[in-house]
Amino acid sequence: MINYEKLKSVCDIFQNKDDFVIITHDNLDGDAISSSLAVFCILKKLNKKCVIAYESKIPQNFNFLIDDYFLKEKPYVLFDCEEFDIKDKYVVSVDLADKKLLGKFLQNIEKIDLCIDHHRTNKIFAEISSLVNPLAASTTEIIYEIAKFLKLIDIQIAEYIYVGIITDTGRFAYPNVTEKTHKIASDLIKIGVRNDTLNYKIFDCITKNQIFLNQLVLQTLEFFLNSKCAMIFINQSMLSKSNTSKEDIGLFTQIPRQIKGVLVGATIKEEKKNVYKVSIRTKVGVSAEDICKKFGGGGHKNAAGFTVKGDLNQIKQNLLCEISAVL
Ligand SMILES: [Mn+2]
Repeated sequence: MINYEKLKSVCDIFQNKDDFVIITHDNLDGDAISSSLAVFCILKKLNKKCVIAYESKIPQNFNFLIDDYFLKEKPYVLFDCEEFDIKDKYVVSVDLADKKLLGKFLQNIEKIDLCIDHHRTNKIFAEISSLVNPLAASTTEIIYEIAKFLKLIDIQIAEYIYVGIITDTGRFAYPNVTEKTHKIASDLIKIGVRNDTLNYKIFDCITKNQIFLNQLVLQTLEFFLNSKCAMIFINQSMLSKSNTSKEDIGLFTQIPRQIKGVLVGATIKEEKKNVYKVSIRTKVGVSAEDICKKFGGGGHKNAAGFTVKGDLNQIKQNLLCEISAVL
């Protein structure tokens, strides 16, 4: 349950402050993008000055969320500390559990004023005004409460809320889904959200280049620990060969876990020489979060990640050691 007093205080902030900047974690996912866009729309409806600061491009399967009309509103800047001054603005973070998950510019940000999030591991909330509900399947579920309280939900905000839900729940398939999630979804459908169109655009519309990337990536598939762990690897040369970018990878991180008998799926992505981003996906009963915490990362029970520097083989060995400890 969301705390009514806290919900009201966040709504008061939206109504009484001005000149907002909305930030979220880097490696944008559906919940981060749609949470920030939904908050942007709410603030615009309250006639507030606001902008979203992203530090990387929106993955192409989410580009449709910024429609022609919306573009005129200039919802976001690609954050560059030299061109965009965040000082003096009211900073709202969404779907952000830890400052470390911000991109390289925003990591140095001095203050976050308000935090709206659903990660159990949230490290920001203690210091500032916050609305953190670990029982919410997505951050947009919390934003739904805000929009409803302010009586501002329209079809556009409803679509963003729905997108956050379907992406963070794997289309209502993960254990984070609650009765409440379905109730919110039901309300959104009543408002006019097209679940078929949104699901098609986000999940069932893969480009030829992405499929080519998938072919290259699947050749790296390896099994460990009696085939309870499957691992795939993506490097920069695969991205250039298939003419894709790191934003195209997200779709494939589910694959290792989907294999029958596999309890832990790992995707290792080369960011640059000797820097790797690791995504861990687990089946029920195994905590992805516990594995990633050992490497300074975080996330959810069944989906988490971390960044690590060093030699690839050594990283794999260390990772397998931690995975075997939780199996
Ligand atoms: Mn989320």
